Order: sequence, then C-alpha cells, then structure tokens
Amino acid sequence: MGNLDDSLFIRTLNRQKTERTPIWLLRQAGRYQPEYRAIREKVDFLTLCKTPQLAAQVTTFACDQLETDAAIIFADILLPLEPLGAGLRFAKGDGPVIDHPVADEASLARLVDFSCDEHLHFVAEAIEIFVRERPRMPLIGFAGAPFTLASYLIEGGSSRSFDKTKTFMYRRPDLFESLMQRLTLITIDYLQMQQKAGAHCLMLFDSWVGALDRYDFARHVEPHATKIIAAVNAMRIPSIYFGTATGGMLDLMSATKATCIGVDWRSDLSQAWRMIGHDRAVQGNLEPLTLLADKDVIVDKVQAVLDQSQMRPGHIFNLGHGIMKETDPDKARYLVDLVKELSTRKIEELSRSGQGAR
Ligand code: 1CP
Repeated sequence: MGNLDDSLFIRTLNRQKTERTPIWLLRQAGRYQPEYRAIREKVDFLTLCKTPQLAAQVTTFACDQLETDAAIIFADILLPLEPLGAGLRFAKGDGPVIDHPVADEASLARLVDFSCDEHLHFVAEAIEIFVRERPRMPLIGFAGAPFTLASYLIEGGSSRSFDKTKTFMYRRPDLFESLMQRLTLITIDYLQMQQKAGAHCLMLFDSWVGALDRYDFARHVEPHATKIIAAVNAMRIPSIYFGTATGGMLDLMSATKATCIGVDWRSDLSQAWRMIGHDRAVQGNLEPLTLLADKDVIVDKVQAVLDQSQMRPGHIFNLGHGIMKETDPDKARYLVDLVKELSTRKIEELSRSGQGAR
C-alpha cells in the first residue's frame, strides 16, 4: 500500500507546484451514468453500498471512464445511521428516510453504540479491492460531518430549512452537544477504518452546515469538526472539509486545520481562497448545472474558475456540488479533458513569462 505522495492529487493537496490542475467530480459515480443505472436496476442502493465487489466496481468505472486524478469510494454519508439504530431506508424517489428520528432525551438514549470495524466493514473491503486493482490512483475515503448527520437524524430525512435541527439545538443545547459528541466519535472511528484499509485522503462532508450563522457554527460545530480533523492529521494523510452555502464561514472552516477546504459554486474562488488563507488548498467550484450547457459555456466558466484560482499551487478542480443526474457522461468527460488542457497551457504560459506563483 503506497502513500501516493508523488501523485498529482496529493502533491496539490500539499500545495506543491505542479504541471497542471488535478480534477475529480463530486458524485462522479452515480445516476448520470447508464452503466450505474443498469447495476441499480438489479440491486437497491443500500445493497450496492454493502456489496464490496460492486461498490469497488462503480468506483473504478467512474475514474476510468472520466480519467480523473482521484477516485472517491462508493458509499454514503448516511450508512453509520443504520448501526446507530436510527433505521435508515432509501424510499422510492430516492430520498433517505430515518425511521426513528432523534427528538428528545428518550430517543437519544435509544441510539446504539457500535464499532465500525464490525458494522461498516463492507466499506473497508471495497477500499481494499479498489486499492488492489488501481494501486496508482489516489482514493478518497469520506464521512458525513456531525452537524450534517445530526440534521438527518433530527429531521428524519432531507430538509430545506433545518427548522427541527435548529429548534432542537436552541432548546436543548445539552442534548444537541451530546449527540454531536457521539457522532464525532463514530466519525473518527469510521475514518480510521478507511485509512487503515488504504484510503489516501479523507473528506468530511458537512453539506448542510451553511444553514447556520457564524455564531452557531463556532459554538456548536467547529469544536467537533476540529477534533475530527485533528484525528485525520494524526493519521498523516490529507483532509478535505466541504460544505455548501458556506461563503460566510470559510475562515471558520479553515480554523479546523483541514488540509483543503471545499468551496461551492456560490463563492468567487479567489475571494474564497483569501478568506480560507493561502496556506491551505482549495477544492471547487464549477456550478454543476454548467454541464447541461453547450460546450462554449463550459469553456467560459472553466476559464473563469481557473482565472480565479490565479493558478496558485493547491487548487483541486471540482464541481461546486454533486453532478446532476441529467448530465451527459460525454460532457463530464469533456470537462475533465478541458481542465487538464487549459490548466497545462496556463501554467506553461506563466512559467515562460516568469510571472505569478509558478
Ligand atoms: O439511487 C441511487 O443510486 C441513490 C443516489 C445516491 C448516490 C449515487 C445516494 C443517495 N448516495 C450516492 C453516493 C454518494 N453519496 C457518494 C459516492 C459517490 C461519488 O461521489 O462518486 C457520496 C460521496 C455521497 C455523499 C452524500 N450522501 C452526501 C454528501 C455530499 C453531497 O452531495 O452533499 C449527502 C448529503 C448524502 C445523502 C444522500 N444520499 C443519497 C441521497 C438521495 C441523499 C440525500 C441528499 C439530500 O438530502 O438532498
């Protein structure tokens, strides 16, 4: 098991000067691919996640087809909620359903202690298979961050406004804190398992944390996220901390000491990077719907993201959030090729003119 420190992806996370900008796509394995849909006709989503051979296969297929610079293991942030006793289902129409949401002291007390090695081992097995089959491809392991997991547990599924989560947090800060502490320990255990299985980088998805204001983020979220990132740093592999609608709190996210901060499409990348600090790597941030547009629009918007990066070392190109299921896979591949070509050219130009960060 190599550490792949010499790969373009890991060198970029470490903010080394590189020959071009690396790229991978959020949810690069998924329903926009006919091959994925064919597998999903035979098995349901949770079975796919729990069958290591199949999970590794869809992971491999996505990075091979797109020729990305990293892969992300096929799994889901909600998987730990099942052994926790919350009752996880994916209903028709594909929204997650939590059968036993957390609403009070009694429902919190009913959550079950478990070990990831015992109950989520299928994720480790999928990682082991992938690393054996693609030993030169950097593999990202991941987990949901405590706030985002807590929001599913409290809302009982997806939400737009997170009313129940915030009300619970304000009315019972003691219970909310104890839930966050519990999810933090699970997340650390889960990420450690993935690192031992061979993941080269670990990503923390706090997809919905942008629903909070800065005060609540600093008080209720940052200490827990910081603890998780410290645990990843102790594993001596890079970490990525990602959320959406976080333009007003990127500096606070950066304070967790994550190696890299994920930026969604709402922010200007150059302003975002200044807020994060140039001593960190950044990942993002093309608007995912761009891939439904014509190629000339894609070229313009990719140019804009690369220009905003100022081609500083430490930018990983990605979408600002998950790829849309309506995306033509050929367009996704076009984007990957385009980022490789344009970023190579820009870096050559910069080094010829002797200007800028290169
Ligand atoms: O029918 C299907 O096949 C289900 C669709 C699907 C897929 C492809 C779900 C259900 N999860 C996934 C895979 C997945 N989920 C991956 C690995 C794939 C890859 O990146 O290549 C990852 C990293 C996730 C992470 C995930 N799951 C997040 C965080 C990332 C994000 O998009 O913000 C979240 C919030 C989830 C929850 C989830 N999983 C699935 C659904 C429908 C949802 C709910 C989303 C919501 O609440 O709006």
